Amino acid sequence: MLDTIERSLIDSASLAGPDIRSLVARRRKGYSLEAPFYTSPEIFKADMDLIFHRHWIYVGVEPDVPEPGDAMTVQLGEDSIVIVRDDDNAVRAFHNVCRHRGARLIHDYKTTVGNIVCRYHQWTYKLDGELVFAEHMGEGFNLGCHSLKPVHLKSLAGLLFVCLAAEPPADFDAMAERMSPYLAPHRIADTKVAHEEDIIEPGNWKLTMENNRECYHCAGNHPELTVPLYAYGFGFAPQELDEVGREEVERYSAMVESLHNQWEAAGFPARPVEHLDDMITGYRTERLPLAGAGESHTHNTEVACTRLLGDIQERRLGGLTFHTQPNSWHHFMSDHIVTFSVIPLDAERSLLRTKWLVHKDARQGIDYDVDNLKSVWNVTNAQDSELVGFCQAGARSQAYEPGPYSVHTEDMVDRFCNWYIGRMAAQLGV
Ligand code: 3BY
Ligand code: FES
Ligand code: FE
Repeated sequence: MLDTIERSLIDSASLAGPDIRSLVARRRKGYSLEAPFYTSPEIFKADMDLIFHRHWIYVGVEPDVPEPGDAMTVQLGEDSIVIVRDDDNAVRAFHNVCRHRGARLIHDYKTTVGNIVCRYHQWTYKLDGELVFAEHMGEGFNLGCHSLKPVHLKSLAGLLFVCLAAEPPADFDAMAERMSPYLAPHRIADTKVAHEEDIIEPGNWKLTMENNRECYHCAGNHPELTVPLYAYGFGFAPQELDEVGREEVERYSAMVESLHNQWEAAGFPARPVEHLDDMITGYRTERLPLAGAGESHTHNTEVACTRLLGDIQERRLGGLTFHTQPNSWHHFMSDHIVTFSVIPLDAERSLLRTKWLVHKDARQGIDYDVDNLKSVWNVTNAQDSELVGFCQAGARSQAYEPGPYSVHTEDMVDRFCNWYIGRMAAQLGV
């Protein structure tokens, strides 16, 4: 039996929350994280402060706000951000907080405005954030000192990233320079959001990310996604292959090599670039062939949209995957783009926001059918969400302990955790 003093010591230790520094310092590489990283409200708060408020966070695409006056709001922890296209066609981001008494300005996810007008006392801001109207404020009042507070925003070939830090990580530009040629041919600026869907996954955001970074689980869980994807693109254990398997891998590798040459010669960069855990703004890309007809992430592996993106003529461009730390992944095909953003909600729930983009002139019902377009990833997301919930439930159990990642198929999961632990350590001075 514990005496009262011991009991109260234990209680005060658990009230103080986990010792984040020690947990960060003792993380064992090659293993999943210790349970508090997935369950603790204190670590969730640290994740919001040190990761989501200090790094470049992927939040949407330029076609979310196609015309001047179009606005979209994004919630990152306690901070609401409004992204708006101004009258000069520039996309800007502001804190969604009135400079009078702080009222939330825009309440809808997406809307269109002439100016940004606060409903409380009608302070009115232009789309560039400048305060242009505030009545009854007296003679000495200076409109110019009360513009909306800007939020750092960058567009990477049409993918929008925001950063709430006073000084955002400078290496975004290096990523943008390397990545732009890969993304440019798909011309995001000339697409429209044909469909978007939010799901709330029953797990910590890191479980959602870890799950995305491997396809070890695909064969057993994604009957629809495994139709267009080649299993060998996501790792395998060479010593577990028989002769037939070895021949298949050789054929697959030769095909990838020859397609990489062909695609690059045609102006579609394809070879892998990998900076998942050696940059503050970590990322990875590669264009890989698709199975079957080889055209797209659809049930029949053919294009979902017959109006191809940009000036693309070739349907068989495979799938270009782009991953960013901490919160996004994207698949670019010849006919459409699927883009995913993960936003933590609390320690055990995460918002997964998925958007399907097609050429802006493509006609629903003629060039594409939304049900067909969204089908593979919609069912795949539902399957992944369930798997994330399985791990969240496990992390809550007293029996949970960090388990080993496969060295053949879970390397990118380990690199995600390396990146996360590295960034936490840097900022906690561990
Ligand atoms: O979306 C991804 O990047 C990976 C590829 C296949 C499985 N996984 C969801
Ligand atoms: Fe916005 Fe008063 S709080 S006008
Ligand atoms: Fe999956």
